[in-house]
Amino acid sequence: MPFNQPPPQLGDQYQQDRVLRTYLRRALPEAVLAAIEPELENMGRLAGGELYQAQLADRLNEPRHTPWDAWGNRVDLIEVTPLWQRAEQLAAKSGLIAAAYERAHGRYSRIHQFALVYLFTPSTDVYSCPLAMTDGAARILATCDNKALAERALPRLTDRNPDTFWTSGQWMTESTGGSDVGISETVAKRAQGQGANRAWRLYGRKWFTSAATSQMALTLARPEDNPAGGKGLALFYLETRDAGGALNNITVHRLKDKLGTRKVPTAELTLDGTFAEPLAGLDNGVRNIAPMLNITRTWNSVSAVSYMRRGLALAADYASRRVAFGAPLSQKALHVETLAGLQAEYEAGFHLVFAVVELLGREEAGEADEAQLNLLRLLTPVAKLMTGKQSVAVLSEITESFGGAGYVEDTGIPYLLRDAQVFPIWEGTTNVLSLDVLRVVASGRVLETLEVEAETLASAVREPELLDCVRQAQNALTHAAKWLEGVQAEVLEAGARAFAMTIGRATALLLMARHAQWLLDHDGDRRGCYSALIFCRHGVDMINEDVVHTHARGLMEDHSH
Ligand code: MFK
Repeated sequence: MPFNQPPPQLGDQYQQDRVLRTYLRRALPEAVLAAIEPELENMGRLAGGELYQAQLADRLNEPRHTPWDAWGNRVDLIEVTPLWQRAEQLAAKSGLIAAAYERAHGRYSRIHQFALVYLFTPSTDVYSCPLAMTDGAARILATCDNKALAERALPRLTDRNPDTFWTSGQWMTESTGGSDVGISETVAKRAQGQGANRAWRLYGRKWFTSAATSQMALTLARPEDNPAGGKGLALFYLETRDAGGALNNITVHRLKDKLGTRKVPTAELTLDGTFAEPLAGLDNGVRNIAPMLNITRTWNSVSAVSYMRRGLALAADYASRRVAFGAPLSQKALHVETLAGLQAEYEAGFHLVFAVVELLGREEAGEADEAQLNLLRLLTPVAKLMTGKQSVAVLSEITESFGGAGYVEDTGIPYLLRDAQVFPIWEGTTNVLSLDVLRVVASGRVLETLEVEAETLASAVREPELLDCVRQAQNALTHAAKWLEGVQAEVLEAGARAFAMTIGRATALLLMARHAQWLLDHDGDRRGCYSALIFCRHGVDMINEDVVHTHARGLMEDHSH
């Protein structure tokens, strides 16, 4: 018999997730954990079992767009994959949106929701994408003054019944790009005598509409005669089909041929007189859609850490089965060193993201003070940009850790890396978010607030080797604050990414150290210390004063040589 390598196995994704389970024990009151644990156990079992098997079996399926029917009618039918159909049902039944709005556990409700999302996401082929936008739309509807629209759509977006559950799109990106939203070209014209939901008609082309199968969307358009720029845009609500099921003057041109997230039916479409209704006045569209972006960015961050966790679960299992040079890889020092480095990066991302989730839950429960609101505004883009980058680096190494098998499609490994590449791009690139971080910091005493929070986290730590991590994290924050003072504008912009990463890595390290101390105190478990120490060794302070921006300018000045 020739040799056949046993493939990696995935077990119960809740029971086997030490990081999630110890975090929940620390962060939640016992009664809340006891109440939500059966749901987490169920999702963990499904994610590592039935859903994972269904995902492997579904590998070659992709969504299909049928523009015309046999008789020449334009139908623009989009069929999603079998796993996506199942994921939609499961998402509704499991309350992946509802949990955040029912608020059964007060300020812990976002932890409840996102712990489920984190387990669900890597086994459902980025169905988290329409869910993220649905959550963002629900947040806007729940907080806007438009009672009629809120009453119509919010109960559907937060429904637990799959038959009546709606998802929402966020149709923002146009062919002018996804970053500089203020230059969007879609125009809005008043529609005469059309009644509710039909007061305006939109004309334009939307270029990256990932939830093309959703029942509604929030979108931006410029009311006629409004000025240029983001202030001249308005936020609109639209339903994609009328009561008879016909598309609302929307033509789907094609689905994108993307590097990853292949199961997501991302479409290019034209709005040609699409009926819509303004949600929050007739201007300040960018400001008004920003709350949605902050929610989708949080989903992006949770998804990024969930992908890292999935890669590590598979790689660690494989290392115990794969024997080479006389022993399983799990006993080889260099392999262990490599996986531990990835584990430490993932744990850092996990703690940073769930700190954002906690703050979001506090905000929505009306229990956040001004300092916590500032931290939420700062750490939302920081967590998104840091985990987006980490996920690509970690999943590239994970792919390599399987050797050639990691490069072969039907092992089910390569899609992780391809999908991960969307995390730094979707919902704001690393650079765009880094500039957002600079704006947040310039808007008030946000860094001082972070330094106070750092002090609080540091005060929870006693273990000597963790104290060194804490010192390095606090020094990095002090250095970042000092660097900002008096730095020339172009150097400030050039250094924005290093600055944002320093904020992210230092905050993550402090959160890790606090958790590690808790783990030591409660379980005598040193693994939290090890991950903090390894992460700290990778580097926290990313600001390099010696980098002179004129070198970059000089190097990139002329591309022809
Ligand atoms: C899963 C499958 C995926 C398929 C593939 C996907 C591929 C990619 C598809 C995409 O294109 S995703 C792209 C998503 N795009 C974004 O997330 C937007 C990225 N750009 C930004 O975030 C820019 O910073 C921004 C558009 C906001 C800049 O526009 P402006 O017009 O220069 O806005 P400005 O002046 O910075 O902010 C306008 C207002 O909004 C300000 O408030 P005021 O009017 O009161 O001064 C800001 O404070 C506020 N604001 C901006 N960002 C905010 C915010 N408020 C709260 N939170 C924020 N994050």
